[in-house]
This record gives sequence, structure tokens and C-alpha cells, in this order.
Amino acid sequence: MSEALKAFEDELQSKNFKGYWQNIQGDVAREPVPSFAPCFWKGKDLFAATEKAGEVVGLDVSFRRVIQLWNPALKNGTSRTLVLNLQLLKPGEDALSHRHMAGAIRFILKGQGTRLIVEGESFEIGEGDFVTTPSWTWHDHENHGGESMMWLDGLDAPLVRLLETDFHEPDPRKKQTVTKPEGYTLATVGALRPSWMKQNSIQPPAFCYKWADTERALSKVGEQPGDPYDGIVLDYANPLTGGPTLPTMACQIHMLRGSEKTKSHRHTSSTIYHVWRGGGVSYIGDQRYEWEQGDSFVVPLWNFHHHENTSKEPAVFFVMSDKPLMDAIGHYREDAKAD
Ligand code: GTQ
Repeated sequence: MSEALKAFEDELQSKNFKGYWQNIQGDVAREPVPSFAPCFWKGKDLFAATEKAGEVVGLDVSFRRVIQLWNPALKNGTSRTLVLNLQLLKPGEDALSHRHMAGAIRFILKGQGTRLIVEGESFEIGEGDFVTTPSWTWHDHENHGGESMMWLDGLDAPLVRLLETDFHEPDPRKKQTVTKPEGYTLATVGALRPSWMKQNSIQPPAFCYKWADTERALSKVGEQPGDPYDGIVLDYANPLTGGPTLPTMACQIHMLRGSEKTKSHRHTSSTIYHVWRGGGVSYIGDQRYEWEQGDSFVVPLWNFHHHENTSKEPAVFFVMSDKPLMDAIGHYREDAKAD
């Protein structure tokens, strides 16, 4: 570099300018290179850590007793936009009410007898149920049953951190008063709806999707070809619009039939998988991961991936991705690997 150019660049910098030529890459073809790698978390380790947290971490120390799946390449989160956590609530415990800009979902892994209260409605939850707490909705959890409860929390907190829109408010009431009758939302946002009710057009109403319904749907459609890349896929749809679960995340159930092997593809959304049932193997980029029930892994954007159910029994994933974000800004691209 000439002395004159160096002096010019220094002068630019002193005035908070930068010459475009100072960018490292030239006018060359490029495609996404994620800053984070695929990562895999063993369920046995996650459950052991969470149980240990149950012994040594009280709700006075942590208002949510949560172990986060921390991708080592990122400063926070499981992917650039989403985080998957495991939460434990012991019998007799209340996780107090608050609300935050981050939208959240729960997928219940273990236990019965807990209630999630969201925006004045109490949802009774059990294994396999899926509940949304959209952005800025009051939510508290109470375990008045006899069993410890564990559920996956999925949040768009890393995205919120990136956008710096992190409003957070503890509820002065500590716990919400239940103001809506049992089954209220189910009865008001389905195919039959009170015509005067105006709903938020961006955020869906908080909703509980029961495992029995998921299982029934899987059994009704499980003989169909499904998706060549993901097997049988059920969307947890926004109950009002049929759109994605939340504006920032799409949650799904994927089922691979016995011995099913999917084709390989890649896309600009990043996907987090949790193995809910079964065992098999996934290939992500140049990594190979063998999985069993309880394991989790993340597929960063633009990594080719495919899955293989190595047993004769169905395998089921709980899945969340940031595809709605990519769709909203026209950045979604998908590419199949040539056979
Ligand atoms: O939505 O209550 O896993 O505030 C971590 C922090 C869940 C929640 C977590 C939270 C929540």
C-alpha cells in the first residue's frame, strides 16, 4: 500500500469514514458462510445438568431454572436468532409472572400437573403439549402437582439482543389472576369465531396444542409421501391466520417413518432439532451425529443436511427455525443437493 493511500485511509478513519475498497472482499460471487458450526447436545447430559440445577439453583437465584443450549461459536444462543433451553419446575414451585419482547414457546418433555398462565388464561399441560407465549404476553408457571416438570423453552432472545429491542418487565402482581374460562382461546380462534373480536394481526394469541391432537394428525397423514427432505411435517400454525407459529419462529413436528432416509438440502433458515422419539443419524455439513431420544442439534443456515431413521419404529423431532424471518424479508432460499 502506498504511503499516500495509507495516509488517506487514516484521514478517513479520523472522521469516521471508511473507503469501500477497504472491505476485504471484492466484487466476487459469494454465498452465506455461517459464523457458527453445527452443534450437538446429548440429552443425558442436558437432563443430568437440569436435575443438578434442581438441587443447587433455587428460584431465588434464577427466576427461571433453565439450562441453555449454548452454541460455543456464538456469544449467546443455539443459533444466531434462537435459543433452546430446558426448564425445570419442581412440585410446589411458582415461576413468577413477567413479560418480555422475546417471543417464547414451550414443548413439554416430562411430567403432569403444571399450569402455564398466559394473558389471564390457564393452560393445563402434559407431555408432548406445545404452548406459545408470544412477544410481550404476561406468563407465569405454577407446579401444584406432585411431579417435577421439564419443558423445552424456545425463545427468539438472540434476535432481540441483535435488534436491541429488549424490553422486559416483572409483573408487580407476582402471579396473574386467571380471568378467562378454561379453553377460552381454543373456543374463540378456531373455525368458529366471535365476529366482534379484533385480534392482534402480528402476534398470534397464546395457544396450547395438545399432544393427543398432534399424535392423531400424525396417524392420519403418516401413510402419505410427506416431504422428501423432512418426512412427515406438521406445522404448529398461528391458529388465526394459518401462518407460522410466531413471526420470528416456525415450530414443527417431523416424523421419519421406520428406516426412512431423507434427501439432502440446505436453506437460508437455521434449524434446531430435538429428538422426541426414536433413534437415528443426521448428516450436517461434514458432520455425522447419531441421536436418540432427548438429544438436540442445530443446523446452521446453508449447511446441507439429511436424516436417517435407523430403527423400524417412527422417529419424531420437535423442530424450530427462523424461516418466518427469512420469508418476511425475502431472504429465504433453498437448494437441493444433486443425487
Ligand atoms: O419465557 O419465561 O427459558 O424468561 C428463559 C427466560 C424462559 C420465559 C427461559 C425466560 C423464559
